[in-house]
Amino acid sequence: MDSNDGFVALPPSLTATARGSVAVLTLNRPAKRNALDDVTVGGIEAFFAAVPAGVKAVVINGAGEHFSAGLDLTEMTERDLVSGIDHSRRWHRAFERIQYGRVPVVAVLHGAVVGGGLELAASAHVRVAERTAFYALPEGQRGIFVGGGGSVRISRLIGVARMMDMMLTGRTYGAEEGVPLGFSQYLAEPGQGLQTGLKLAERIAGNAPLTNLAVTQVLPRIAEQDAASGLMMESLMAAIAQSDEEAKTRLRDFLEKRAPKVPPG
Ligand code: 1HE
Repeated sequence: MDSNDGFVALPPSLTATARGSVAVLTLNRPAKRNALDDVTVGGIEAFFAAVPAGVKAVVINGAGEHFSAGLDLTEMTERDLVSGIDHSRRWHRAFERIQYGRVPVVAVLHGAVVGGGLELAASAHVRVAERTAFYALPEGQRGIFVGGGGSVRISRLIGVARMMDMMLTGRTYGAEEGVPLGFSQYLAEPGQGLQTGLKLAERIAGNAPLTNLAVTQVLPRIAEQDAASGLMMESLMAAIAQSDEEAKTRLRDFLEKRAPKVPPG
């Protein structure tokens, strides 16, 4: 295990690099198509549990020709019921660290984004897909079920019916059709995804930290509540955000014509 740039020690299947206020976490097991074994999932959890203070956003990507082939199928041996549940709960813990961690996360996708790889991508806040990316949920063919939070997160991204179809029929989607369907928000040319992801992450890193926290942690919880509770929580969050010193400075900057206007689309 190596540690660098103030990051926690990571297994050889993960590499972290600092780019100013943005960290890039790379799945680095290309010979196995970045299949996610227990050690890698543990490393993802450790990384997101201890993002260094200077890091304001994270980009996650994959080395080689594919983002991730999902669960490492060689580890699917003779698990009993209890250890099967425990295994899934470990994935949940790791991906919760991504979704509800301190900083926003941009996933840069290419090649296979399948099974647990798609579950990992779905736990990020923004997704960029290179044109080579394709999405699949081959759990059906393998005789298993999603276990990394996919039934919650992927179904919310693309809808329950579409997810059912993918799992029942093995249907795959490509990067371009994936944009209007919600798999990714951005499309990039092959090899350009990281550059796009970094640009987005740098923009995100420039936001007020409290706003980023509200967007990544409070917004999805509001969306899951009944309307009356959601509206109340929104009011509370709005008041908290407004009272932050950074908000006051940013509002003053705009009113005194020091801040940029919103550019047209
Ligand atoms: C693997 C895995 C893996 C590749 N676990 N070893 N995921 C899947 O069902 C996807 C299975 N993988 C594939 O369909 C293909 O590998 C890919 C489309 C992703 C890539 O194809 P390709 O031609 O580039 O690579 P390859 O020749 O198939 O694989 C290269 C090596 O990676 C090979 O090992 P080698 O020792 O023969 O060189 C493969 O065995 C190995 N490899 N994918 C282990 N997944 C929390 S629950 C989540 C549930 C799921 O994720 S289910 C979906 C599992």
